[in-house]
Amino acid sequence: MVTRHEGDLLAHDAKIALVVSRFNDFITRHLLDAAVDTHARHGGSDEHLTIVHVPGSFELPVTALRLAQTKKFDAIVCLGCVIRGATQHYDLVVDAAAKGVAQVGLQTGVPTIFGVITADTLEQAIERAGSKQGNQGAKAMLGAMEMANLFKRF
Ligand code: INI
Repeated sequence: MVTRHEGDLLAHDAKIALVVSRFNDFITRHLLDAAVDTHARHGGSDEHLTIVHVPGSFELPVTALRLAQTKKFDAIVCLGCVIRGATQHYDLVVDAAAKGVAQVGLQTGVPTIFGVITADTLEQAIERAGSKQGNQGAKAMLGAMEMANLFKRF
């Protein structure tokens, strides 16, 4: 018989931290709103959420690491938006954020979700923050709930 583990998409009582970048705030605030809304619509209560604001996506990993080290959270969601057209050092910021967030998960064992929009244009970013392509914040929260629930099973 096969042993199968799967996390459901209910909020349950998982403690989830959200780290959100202020850079491109006009986009990231929609990611944050959607993440909080998704949590509530999946049965979560606000007291299980902690929201931390950071200057930019570059600061997401170190902040997620600090939160993970407290051992108070079942999952961490990192939200940001990097737009190629708007920055010379797009690749540096994206690389640091993506590798850093992955490293936090691997180092601490706390599921750490990469909810950062990486877009070539402002239009693309808008599409991923609540229009044509859905909302990256909502997707990230679903990932956090699934992983938190999965890790409770083994
Ligand atoms: N931070 C972002 O989150 N998105 C960006 O598009 C961006 N640009 O364009 O540079 C950005 N830069 C700031 C960076 O994340 C740091 O906050 C800053 O370099 C200080 O460490």
